Amino acid sequence: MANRIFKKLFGLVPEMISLSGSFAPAGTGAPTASKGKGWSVARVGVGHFRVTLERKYTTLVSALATLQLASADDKECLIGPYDADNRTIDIFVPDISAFVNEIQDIDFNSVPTTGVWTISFDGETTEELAYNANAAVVEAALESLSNIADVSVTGDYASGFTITFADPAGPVADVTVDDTGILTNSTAIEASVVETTPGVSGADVSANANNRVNFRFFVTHGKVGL
Ligand SMILES: [Ca+2]
Ligand SMILES: [Ca+2]
Repeated sequence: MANRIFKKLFGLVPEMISLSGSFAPAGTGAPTASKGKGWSVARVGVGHFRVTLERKYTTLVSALATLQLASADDKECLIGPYDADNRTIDIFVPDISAFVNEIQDIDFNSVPTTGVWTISFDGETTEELAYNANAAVVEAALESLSNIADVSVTGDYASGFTITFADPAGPVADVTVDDTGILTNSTAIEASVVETTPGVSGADVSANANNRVNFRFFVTHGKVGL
């Protein structure tokens, strides 16, 4: 009898438990885990890891995970919600290397005086652009394509246009120009496209074998002694 009351009383006061550990996120297989008991870790995707707790805890009170970098400052990781049924907590490792936005130039070999032209990007083509369309019109035409959310366009039809891709970011297909409809007086114009700055994808920080993710979870267990 006394034992049952004891258990009931303790059941009302959740026990706080700290779980900590670290793992190396490098490679593509299961991460190398260490310094921890009561959990295991698996890779879900690039930069996405799932810690499974051996015991079933009631709530995740707080959690902290830090990416400890071999050659830069530590970065805080994002932590997903606690899935109590599956005893899992997701950790998202930040990607610290920046994207480089691609820049492409469009130039005409002579200044157009009449006609219309179009720009195609990755299978889509803009509406017809006047021979003397300004940068804002070219930018709006590109952004009306379903595969371009945000570019910035500078320059003009006389000196050429510069397109900087923001979204999509990183490496993108080079645009093509249909120049058959524009003329300088009655002479054909040749448009050229030059990728002046190649886009670069952010690298996966988990590629570095010396990086580690350190985490600490505070969980409660509401049924002490049962
Ligand atoms: Ca824009
Ligand atoms: Ca390109």
